[in-house]
Amino acid sequence: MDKEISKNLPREDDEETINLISSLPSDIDFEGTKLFKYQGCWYNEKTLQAILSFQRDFEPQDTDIIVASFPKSGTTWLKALTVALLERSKHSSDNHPLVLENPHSLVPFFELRLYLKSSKPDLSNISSSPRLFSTHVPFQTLKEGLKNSPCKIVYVWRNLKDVLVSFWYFKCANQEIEEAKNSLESMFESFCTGVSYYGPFWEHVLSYWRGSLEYPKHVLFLKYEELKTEPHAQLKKLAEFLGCPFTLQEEENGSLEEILDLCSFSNLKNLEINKTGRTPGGVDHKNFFRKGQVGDSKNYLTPEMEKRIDMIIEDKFRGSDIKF
Ligand code: PAP
Repeated sequence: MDKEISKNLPREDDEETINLISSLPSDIDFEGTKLFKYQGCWYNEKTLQAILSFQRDFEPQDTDIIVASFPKSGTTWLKALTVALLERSKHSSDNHPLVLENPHSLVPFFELRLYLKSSKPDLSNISSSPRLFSTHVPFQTLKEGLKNSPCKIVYVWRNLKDVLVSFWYFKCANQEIEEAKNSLESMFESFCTGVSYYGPFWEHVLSYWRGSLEYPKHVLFLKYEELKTEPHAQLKKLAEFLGCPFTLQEEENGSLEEILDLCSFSNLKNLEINKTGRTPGGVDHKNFFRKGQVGDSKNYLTPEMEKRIDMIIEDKFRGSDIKF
């Protein structure tokens, strides 16, 4: 996620967009930001303008690959794994794209980067085939922008409690004001009601879960915690889904281990580009790499908070085979 979302950028949007936004249900989030509900999820005005532009303007190519997620669910890691998979055996270790660039620069967000400043960005300089893009919008909104193109979508989801704490930390790190540090409780409340940036979380995850059942060749549904516990199996699944499975020889030569090592939390975190670089929106790359652990939320949420989240999850995910 990029801090550009909070910048007040001048942008010319047509009357249709302005009218549409003003006709949507709106609410105020825990920070006092006005959010609008569009196709089931909540966005601030700038993000929504960019989403509408993306849906209208984007011209997909059949080979495009989209990395999708709810914020703080493992996006950076999945971007890195996807790049490493597709670029395997093309680079030496010191000129690998992941050594030279942050994963978010290599796989740009539609609504937080490309369509943020312009309703018709020039994408002609994105030449690599396949082109890689990313998004935090839910499946129905992405699908509209992809206009029935047979693109591949890889979605990663993560335990809501860890997402909440990761999101809160990211906010604290990116906010000048001290108040962020006191905001965990109010952020928790907004996650629970669903009126949160890109929320409700459950609608988001369920949208891609349904998408993966309906279009199994086009939507892959991955879980952060499984990437952690069985990285080899998940990486092979990703490679097969993207149409570039590992050969037996690659498996024997340690190609999987090489990719997993390159994209490991500690390796990415310690690369110079990620220690010192910044996104164009002013986010320090280092803020995308905090702890990278499963269950760290235990150290921040009270038993009451955990219980409330457990109840929400039980309620919202009933009838799906999604297991937390
Ligand atoms: P984004 O939505 O802003 O792009 P995203 O990458 O989805 O963020 O999530 C960041 C989380 O992924 C952080 O989790 P934490 O706060 O619980 O630590 C970050 O540490 C974690 N992360 C980043 N890179 C990796 C990686 N290579 N392996 C495992 N976890 C990672």
